[in-house]
Amino acid sequence: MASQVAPAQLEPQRVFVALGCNLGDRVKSLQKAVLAIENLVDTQALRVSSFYETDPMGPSDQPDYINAVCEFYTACEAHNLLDKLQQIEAEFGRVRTNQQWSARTLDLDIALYGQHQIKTPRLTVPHAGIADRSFVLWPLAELDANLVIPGKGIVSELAPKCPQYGIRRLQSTV
Ligand code: A4P
Ligand code: MG
Repeated sequence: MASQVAPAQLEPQRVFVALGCNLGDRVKSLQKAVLAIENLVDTQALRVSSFYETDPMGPSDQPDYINAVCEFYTACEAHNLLDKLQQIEAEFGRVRTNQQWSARTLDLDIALYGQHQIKTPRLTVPHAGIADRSFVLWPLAELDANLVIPGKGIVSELAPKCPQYGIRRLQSTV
């Protein structure tokens, strides 16, 4: 049964991280971010979706995004993983502003952490907006169309139903 808190055990979990970037050299940044995640201790069997160029959700006076999702196994506890991902965001020059959904050099969100449902002040998993974001669901579907998002449904059924921001798969990625 899905737990409501972060699991304490250190069994490797199948994790999906959503990556987004719309400032600087977007493709290069995402490529480097994938490498940074792969280089984290305890990250195993990393796979990455295609990269997608996507129209911005939120304020339209910002550049288009490059989005992707990567999958890996890790025994790192969910909040510790969030710490590590936020450290990578900071290394990529991420500046947090008061404006919601503003432009950013790198955004790393924990989309899924195994089949766990986590709700703490710092972390909501599955990511709260996952079912409304084509730029997360389409790359996820590429990695595993049959994936179940706890409390939401199956990726292949959710993807066509969510709001469709302009989304274009790129040829060259990693
Ligand atoms: N937090 C809670 N749950 C999580 C989680 N599952 N993963 C907390 C990561 N962080 C999580 O995050 C704010 C706080 O959320 C963190 O400190 C953490 O404790 P943030 O990354 O500063 O906020 P955000 O990214 O602006 O908000 P949010 O709700 O993650 O929004 P999104 O979905 O990332 O939207 N348009 C396109 N085309 N592509 C994009 O990638 N991204 C956004 C941001 C807007 N428009 C976009 C895109
Ligand atoms: Mg985010």
